[in-house]
Amino acid sequence: MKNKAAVAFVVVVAALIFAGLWALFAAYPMLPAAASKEAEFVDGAFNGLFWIEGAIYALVMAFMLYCLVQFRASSRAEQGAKFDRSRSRLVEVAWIGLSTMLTLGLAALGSHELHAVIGSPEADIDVEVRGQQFSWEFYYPKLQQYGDKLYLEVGKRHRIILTSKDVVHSFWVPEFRLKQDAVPGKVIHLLLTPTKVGDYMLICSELCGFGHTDMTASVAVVDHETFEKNLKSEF
Ligand SMILES: [Cu+2]
Repeated sequence: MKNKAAVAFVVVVAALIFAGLWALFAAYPMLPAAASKEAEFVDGAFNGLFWIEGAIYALVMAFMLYCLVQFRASSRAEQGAKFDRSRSRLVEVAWIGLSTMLTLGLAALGSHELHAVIGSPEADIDVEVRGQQFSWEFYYPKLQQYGDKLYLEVGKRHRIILTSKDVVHSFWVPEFRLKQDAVPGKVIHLLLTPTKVGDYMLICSELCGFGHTDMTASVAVVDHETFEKNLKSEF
């Protein structure tokens, strides 16, 4: 195969593999529905990274297929003969150079996205969330109320004030995409803006003991009236 034909083969096969991946992940999405403002940034970064990797994967696979066909040995005596002298370092230099640029570019994009997610420390509602083996406790300092579940008001920015009574736990609601460890002796803030009314589940995502898998709690994202009503009539 001449060079042009080789390039055409690799490009066409890579495009087919990429289209196959696209169809597969469009039919079977990996992520649950996004339900927070922060999720848009996380999903943007996740999808961007995933498709860059998908394109690299498709190119590498296509090139490997080309090599399997083009450089196959017809007899044992011929094995390895075609690899004896590599004439060009261009591919190696390009591979290292592009990988370095890609890695640095992704690191820059990641820090930009992280900054966008964290943003300013301002919040509308404070919620103290305390983890302990094997349950969660919710307290609203402004209302001086405990909640039997984690009530959040849709569209409002919440400061989740995370603490732990005993061991390391981790606050995770998959639909919000954010995950934060609760560490004994530390007060950690997590800023969160839910965007969809609904019921979700808070999951502890740090192996914290024998009852770890039961360490879940209900999360209700509600409108303003329901938020006030629920917390006032709770006790
Ligand atoms: Cu746990």
